[in-house]
Amino acid sequence: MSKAKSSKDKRTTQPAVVRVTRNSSTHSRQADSLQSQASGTSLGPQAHPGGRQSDSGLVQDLRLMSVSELKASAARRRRPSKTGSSGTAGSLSGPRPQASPSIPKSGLGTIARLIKLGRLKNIVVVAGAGISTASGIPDFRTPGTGLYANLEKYNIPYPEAIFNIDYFSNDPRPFFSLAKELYPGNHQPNYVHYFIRMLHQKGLLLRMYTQNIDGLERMCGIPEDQLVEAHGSFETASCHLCYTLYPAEEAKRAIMCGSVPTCSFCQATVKPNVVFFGEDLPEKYFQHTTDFPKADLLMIMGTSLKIEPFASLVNTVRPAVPRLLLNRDAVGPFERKTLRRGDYMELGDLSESVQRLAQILGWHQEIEELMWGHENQCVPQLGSSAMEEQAAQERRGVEVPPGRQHKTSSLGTTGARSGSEESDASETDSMSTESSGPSN
Ligand code: CNA
Repeated sequence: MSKAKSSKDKRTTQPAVVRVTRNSSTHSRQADSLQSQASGTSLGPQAHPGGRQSDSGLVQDLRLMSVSELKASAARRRRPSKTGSSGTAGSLSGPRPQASPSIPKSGLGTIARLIKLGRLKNIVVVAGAGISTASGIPDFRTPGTGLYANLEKYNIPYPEAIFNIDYFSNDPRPFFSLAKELYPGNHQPNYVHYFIRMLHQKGLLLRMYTQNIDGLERMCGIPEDQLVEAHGSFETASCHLCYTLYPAEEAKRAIMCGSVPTCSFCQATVKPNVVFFGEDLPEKYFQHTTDFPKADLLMIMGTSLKIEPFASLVNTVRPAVPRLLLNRDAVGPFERKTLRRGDYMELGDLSESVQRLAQILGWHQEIEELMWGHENQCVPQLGSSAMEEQAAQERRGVEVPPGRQHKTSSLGTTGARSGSEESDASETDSMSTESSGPSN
């Protein structure tokens, strides 16, 4: 009891947090159907360390998430919106967006032209795990390679439990073994990260909203004030119960050695400040209420848009604002049969699409130089991704044995092209093979 009170007190001394929690929309939907089956009255974690969770425990976990999601969506509904969407924010005005025929529009050329004309100067980037797969970090959902597909060894009741705070409270080991892989330092930023950094360098980036926790955005030099790490990061750590801060480096050392860091105040487990399902999102996340209405282009990269409330952010730009989806598959509002006017998607490998866009813009070489400079300035990181290592070797003219080769873009992540080789907008529009239809 006194512990609970203390933790509350402690909590007020921590940086302000907001009452919007992270949710898996998939879970919420599952929970809706499971809720009616659940007969128990008490809510609470039912995780069984190292073992399978009982069905009723799972249902209760899902109910917890569902409640949080209901709160989040109620909060969203309180905000006036004329779009009729489930947007999280924005006093959006104007007519309902016009639906256009269901032709996936590849907009690389169009978007590049608008940027070159100086018409798009406040770009908001929304990103997810897909921007880091080229750095060697698996995403969640790509079949066979995603993190969720590799969770069997953790023996957890359902994949998302790895980010469930109640499950963590009972057994932090699965998350800690995942954390070992994701801790910054093990991987290097790739071309996509540097493209976003280039947006910043050109004065075009209003803000980047990332769901990633790998720290590669910071590492490639996107300044902190331009970055919203919506699902937290490993930069800081605190007690998962009383929120007392804990030195991040010490937490990392303990986790890397396979031990469990514990709070000096209440002895509960310390965790890096990665946002789990049901936990509050960082205060910075709420900059979206001013950023999104200001945006004149939204770029959505490498995300399945399945986690709320983040996913709904994409519905909060003004209706006439172009939205460009760069992803392997259509997600979120881009799954609809009819796309809204100004919606463009380039489906396929993200690094390749981004490189094509960079080439149309005439930025490719600059980005290559930026990567090159960064790589040579930095002391090589222990365990840097094999792909980056290969890139570095290729640059140095070292032949990489075929068995150790990693896929790079057909445009060549590493081969610096001269500006003159960079194609113009119209050429590249026709290079977009995965998206059919006019480039508009
Ligand atoms: P997700 O649900 O795994 O979706 C990733 C999306 O990216 C999918 O639609 C993929 O098809 C697409 N994708 C993956 N690789 C490529 C590629 N090379 N080219 C084009 N598209 C690609 O991940 P989300 O980010 O949407 O889900 C949010 C979760 C994932 C966040 O809470 C993160 O914390 C969590 N996560 C983060 C990391 C990381 O920090 N790198 C890794 C894995 C998961």
